[in-house]
Amino acid sequence: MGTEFDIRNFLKERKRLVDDAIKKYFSDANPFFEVMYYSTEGGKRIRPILAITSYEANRGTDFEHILPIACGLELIHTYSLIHDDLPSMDNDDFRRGKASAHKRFGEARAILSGDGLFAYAFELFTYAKGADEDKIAVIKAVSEAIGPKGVVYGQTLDIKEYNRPDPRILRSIHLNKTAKFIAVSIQVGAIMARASSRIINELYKAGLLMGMLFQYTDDILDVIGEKECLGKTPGKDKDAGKLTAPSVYGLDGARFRARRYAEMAKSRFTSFGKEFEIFNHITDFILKRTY
Ligand code: GRG
Repeated sequence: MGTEFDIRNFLKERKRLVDDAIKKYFSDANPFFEVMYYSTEGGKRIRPILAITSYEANRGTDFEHILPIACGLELIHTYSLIHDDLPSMDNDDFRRGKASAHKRFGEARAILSGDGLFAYAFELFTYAKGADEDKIAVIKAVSEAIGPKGVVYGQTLDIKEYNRPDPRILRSIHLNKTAKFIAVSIQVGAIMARASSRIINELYKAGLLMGMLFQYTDDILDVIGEKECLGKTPGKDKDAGKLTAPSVYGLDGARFRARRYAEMAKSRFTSFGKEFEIFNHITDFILKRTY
């Protein structure tokens, strides 16, 4: 893989694969699918792409082992965005370039569509080809990463008000709200490709660094990003008095630390060998992203 590797094209092709699969999972005549599908459209698909890419880097050959799981991760992520946008949480009317779910369908149906996506995600996990023990390992890892020891905990910390910039709490918010979900997305690809437990664990650690970077760039974009490009409302964190990387370290400090997380992540991915070089390209994409 040379220096001219076209990461944007790679991500675009992978996104199409995920978009098509998700569409297929919503093709039934279930009347509620429209509400759920609405919110899934328009995302970057980073988590499913990471899962698929990790599966391939670990020499997995049959996408049917990973694609349903990758799509399930995207449904869980979409669910978290719907609930995050609710008036009782971040109260955002605009998401993925259009009205957020509660704005479009009302609060009750938005909440229910989140509930539906969450449950449907685990149904999709069972559609994957492969050994039941691997799928149970995936369900265990994902539940741990997103539940009260992961995303739910991070979100609980995130919605609290803080009267001083506390770097320790900030780290915990980033780690739990975002990094664990990114890390487990990489991890499930390795599980389904039947990688060794050492690789599965080490990839998770590398994924945490990429996940920290991801939330740093999210926080930075909230300050410097453009609404049209982001597809969501910038400036929300400052307005809500949130603990973010720029509010704790300043914009330059946040950028410096983002670069450091990117370097640390890449040095770990490099240690896995040539097949994992793609993760260095994805890391650089995240560092430089504008959306
Ligand atoms: C059980 C998963 C779960 C959630 C319940 C509501 C909630 C608790 C958590 C919200 C967590 C949250 C919104 C974290 C922010 C993570 C983040 C960086 C979102 C933006 O992700 P992108 O940039 O968005 O990948 P797109 O739209 O491209 O998919």
